[in-house]
Amino acid sequence: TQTPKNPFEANTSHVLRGDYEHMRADYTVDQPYDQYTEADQERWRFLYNRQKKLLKRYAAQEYIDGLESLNAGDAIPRVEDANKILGDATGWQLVAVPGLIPDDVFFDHLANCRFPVSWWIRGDDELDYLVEPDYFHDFFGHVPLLSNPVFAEYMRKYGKGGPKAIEHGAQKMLARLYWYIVEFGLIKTPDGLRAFGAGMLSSKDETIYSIESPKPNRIAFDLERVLNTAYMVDDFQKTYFVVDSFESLFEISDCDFTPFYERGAGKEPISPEKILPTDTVINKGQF
Ligand code: HBI
Ligand code: FE
Repeated sequence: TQTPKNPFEANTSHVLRGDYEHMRADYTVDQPYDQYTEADQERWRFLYNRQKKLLKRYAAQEYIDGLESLNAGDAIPRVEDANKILGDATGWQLVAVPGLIPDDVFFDHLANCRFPVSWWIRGDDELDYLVEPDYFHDFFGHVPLLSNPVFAEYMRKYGKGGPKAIEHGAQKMLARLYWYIVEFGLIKTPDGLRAFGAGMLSSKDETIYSIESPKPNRIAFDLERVLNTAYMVDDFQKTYFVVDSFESLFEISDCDFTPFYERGAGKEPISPEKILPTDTVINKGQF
């Protein structure tokens, strides 16, 4: 089969897997439910049950509540079914896409309470790690918290901030905030740290590592610090940032990012394993 042409300079080095030939102008497609094989369904149940076992011990309660409400364990969820539940909870909707989409398109969907989900399921050789988000990462990782009004509103604000970041040539800075919070965020609870990031909750090993391992740094969330901190794409994070609550995350991020973009312009980012004297350190990693 011919490799799908990469419709945009994706911030990824690999060729995109999806079929970008037959999609709407906003990159959305109809979820081709009949294309899922029995093996895909089986793999969904395997991945779901494997992660489910870890949630009680490692996941934030708000995430667990959201996942429960989606009844997504027995079969690959239909987008329209999830949209009924999500619509009632926060007004958000899922839209199926072929895979990664351009930043500006992605931001616009978020700003309009639409979360783009890749529709295809990873293969047997990618059960523990895959380069590009698949439906399991997007749905199991991201969708549960979109049923939490405070977090959903944070995601809408993130999308609304997209154009200004692009205007300032700072989409890399905004991508870091997404990465360290939406993909790999930890939250403080009376019972200790819990994971809420999609990147860790959809990954067996990183869910455990992000909470149990003494290796990575864990630092209190600071907006400007995160906007300026580089991240690892193809390995466990060297630093996790910890928020006090979803409310505090929303309040801290509900400001004009322009001064941060201007101060950060052209500066080298902080390397992922570094600790700064100004950091509120929860634990120093072992590097
Ligand atoms: N596209 N489908 C999809 N899913 C993402 O999570 C995604 C994307 N495009 C860009 C992107 N994420 C990040 O660069 C955001 O920070 C914009
Ligand atoms: Fe993601």
